[in-house]
Amino acid sequence: MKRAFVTGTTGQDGSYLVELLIEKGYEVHGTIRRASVFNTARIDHLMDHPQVKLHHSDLTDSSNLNKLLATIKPDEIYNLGAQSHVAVSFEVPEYTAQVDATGTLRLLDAMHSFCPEARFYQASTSEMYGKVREVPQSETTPFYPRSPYAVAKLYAYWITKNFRESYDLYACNGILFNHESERRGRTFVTRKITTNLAQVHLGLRDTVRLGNIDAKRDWGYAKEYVEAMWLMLQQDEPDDFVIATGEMHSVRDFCERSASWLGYNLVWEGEGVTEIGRDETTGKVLIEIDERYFRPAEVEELLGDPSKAERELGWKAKVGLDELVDIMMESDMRVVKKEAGIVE
Ligand code: NAP
Ligand code: G4F
Repeated sequence: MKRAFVTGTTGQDGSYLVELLIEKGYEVHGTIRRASVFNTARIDHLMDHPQVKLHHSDLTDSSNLNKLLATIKPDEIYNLGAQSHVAVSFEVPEYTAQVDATGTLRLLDAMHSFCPEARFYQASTSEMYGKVREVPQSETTPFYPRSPYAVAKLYAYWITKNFRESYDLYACNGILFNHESERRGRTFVTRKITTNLAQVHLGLRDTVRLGNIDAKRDWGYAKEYVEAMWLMLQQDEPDDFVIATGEMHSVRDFCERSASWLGYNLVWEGEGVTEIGRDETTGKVLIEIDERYFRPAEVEELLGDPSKAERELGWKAKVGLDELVDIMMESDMRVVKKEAGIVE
């Protein structure tokens, strides 16, 4: 049985990847962090699975990573663990670098020392394109990071490439554009919109308060994106790939589609921080702008060119934005009702 080692199993992508690897017959060694409250909600259904073994670990602890890789000797390593919130990275830049940048170095170093035949996947990000130099962005587009998170991830990207070239390791960067799901963290914009709008609709919250609603992203469905991670490690040669839908939409557009799912017709009034989004029929204010959610430096637009992945991996996104909104709104209406004890 092949062995996989996955950091960040408690996160959105980690939970989908563990499910995929179980399906493919792997023994999956996942890392979790000790927390003062339970943080395993996304993988609780997998905890007792015979193919799953969980280990306490942290990307800031190299002795722990060395021991784990020396004993497990995995065939594949997926480095998904990260302080992954862009806005938070401005508040904890040094910690973000410790986890996202040098954490990746620690893991690569452990692999080089204890299991150099393993294959390594690095969760690189479209945030590295930042202030974009061309549209759409491909594997050859120059980088221009705009946050401590993106700068840390750029180090991780290059150290992965450097270990591949220096030590002949099988190490790949998946440059993934934004991908969302019903398991997305609630502080990322899509999930914030779908949970908060569900709460507004049910009378549990007044409005949804957002920052820059004119930012544009290439949003895909996370469950499909973990398949691309696995495919990258099944090729003859290691390489880097952009994973994206090839379509770009604004946060404003995501709000409109989510509101429409609930039967509202969102119309906009005012501008800047005084802009509001109102339901045309009832006049109810659904969206307000809140300066707290603006970032010191913004990534205005990201649009991926996934043609290399389609050509070489045979991977193509199937879920479009409308279907993604359906999946997330449907799930969040259920989740929010359950949390509020609303029985139908
Ligand atoms: P996520 O939901 O925030 O999950 C991050 C995971 O990393 C969690 O399991 C978290 O553990 C773990 N983690 C945090 N700090 C750690 C540390 N010091 N040591 C070990 N693990 C740590 O993120 P995601 O959306 O699944 O993203 C997965 C990866 O892909 C991340 O590296 C992210 O930066 C990258 N990425 C994401 C996207 C996207 O759109 N989702 C796009 C491109 C790249 P806790 O649960 O204990 O906090
Ligand atoms: O959902 P977001 O926080 O995602 P962001 O910053 O694009 O980062 C995510 O995707 C990256 C891939 O490109 C990953 F690497 C990263 O780990 C993470 O998963 O914000 C999206 C956009 C931004 O422009 C932000 O300014 O939405 C804008 N936005 C507007 N109002 C908001 C809000 N973002 C958040 N989180 N909260 C708001 O209230």
